[in-house]
Amino acid sequence: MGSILHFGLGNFARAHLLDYTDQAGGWDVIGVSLRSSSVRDGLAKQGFAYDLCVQGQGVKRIEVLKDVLVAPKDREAVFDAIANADIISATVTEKGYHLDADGKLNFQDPAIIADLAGQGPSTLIGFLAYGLANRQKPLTVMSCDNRVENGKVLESAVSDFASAAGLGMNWDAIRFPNSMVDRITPATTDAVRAISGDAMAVPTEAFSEWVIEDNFAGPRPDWPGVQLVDDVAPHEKRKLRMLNGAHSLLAYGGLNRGLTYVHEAAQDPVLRPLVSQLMKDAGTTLPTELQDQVPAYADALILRFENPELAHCLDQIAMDGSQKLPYRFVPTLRETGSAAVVQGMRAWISFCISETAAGRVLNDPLAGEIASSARHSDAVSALLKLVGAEDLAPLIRE
Ligand code: CS2
Repeated sequence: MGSILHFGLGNFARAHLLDYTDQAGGWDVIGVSLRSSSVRDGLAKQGFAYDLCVQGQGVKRIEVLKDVLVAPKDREAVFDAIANADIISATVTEKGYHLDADGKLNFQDPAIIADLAGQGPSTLIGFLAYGLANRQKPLTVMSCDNRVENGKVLESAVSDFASAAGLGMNWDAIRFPNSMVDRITPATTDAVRAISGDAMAVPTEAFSEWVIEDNFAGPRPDWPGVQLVDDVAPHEKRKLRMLNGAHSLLAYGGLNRGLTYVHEAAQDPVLRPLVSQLMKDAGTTLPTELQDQVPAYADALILRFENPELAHCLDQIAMDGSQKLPYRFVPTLRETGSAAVVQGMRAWISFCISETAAGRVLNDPLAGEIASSARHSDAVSALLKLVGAEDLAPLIRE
């Protein structure tokens, strides 16, 4: 029996990695919640099993999770689990990596400063660096977040932290495969809880995709349908620039137009053609061997976005824009100057300005910087700077 230690037990992990691992059999998962105990408290009452409500397919009970540790309280247990795991995986969202706009570990980030001060870590990076120091057994550390080269950036963040903290690492024994993950998984609503009768139920779509770099230090579950490849980059670009880029355009464009759900924005007469254009333009930036697949992939994405039963809220996608846009919008903008992506970036800027003017604080780790940039006399440049694209201001302003 192999063991996975998974950081970040949001709905996405419970609909993706845990579902795949449950189906594979022969492996257990122990979860770590980095902050709140609410997922642990809810799941502990039901032996850590929960209903996955797969749209169009029915409900399945996921029973692969054996325990959930809450990091601030169970630190020693987390370190023990790090020492014993065969695979450590993470879905801590984009901001959970504490990187700066260049993708490097942000040593100005208060959470990283606190972890380096050595009072017991609170971040994924701190836990990994301290926990892996001097571990000799082979280990695979697998990021499953929507970041470009997610494994590589995690490795360099842990390595930068370890150097700064003076920790020794047995790098030869550790692998950090890159991966591309996909399954649209909204937050749980009361309607979902009522239908399934499980307070911890997770709603998700039928579609799911997982492409992983074939770079494991030891055994792995026999995950059904997973593609193991030499290079994840083309898949990652396809998904981040087309799916997630379109999502962010729908989110900011839709919220600015007073809409609530992805399926409403996908049917909006102004946004729908823009989304199709964005996907077409993003498609041109993909490697030649993927070009043929772009139209069918784009059509399939529109169908997924139009799905009304998922009730996927636009504000869930709109959060943490400063962490998402650098690889959802900026590369396509730089490579193609896409007018549709220009509209997407303008929609984010308008959203930041109008929310700030209304006195609302954005749900974003850079909320403070966003608010002061939105009030700046050159708000466009100031906001673009936060997503590493200040030089694109003339294109956005035109
Ligand atoms: C979404 C993603 O919240 C967001 O920003 O774009 O979570 C999206 O639903 C997933 O990446 C789909 O795999």
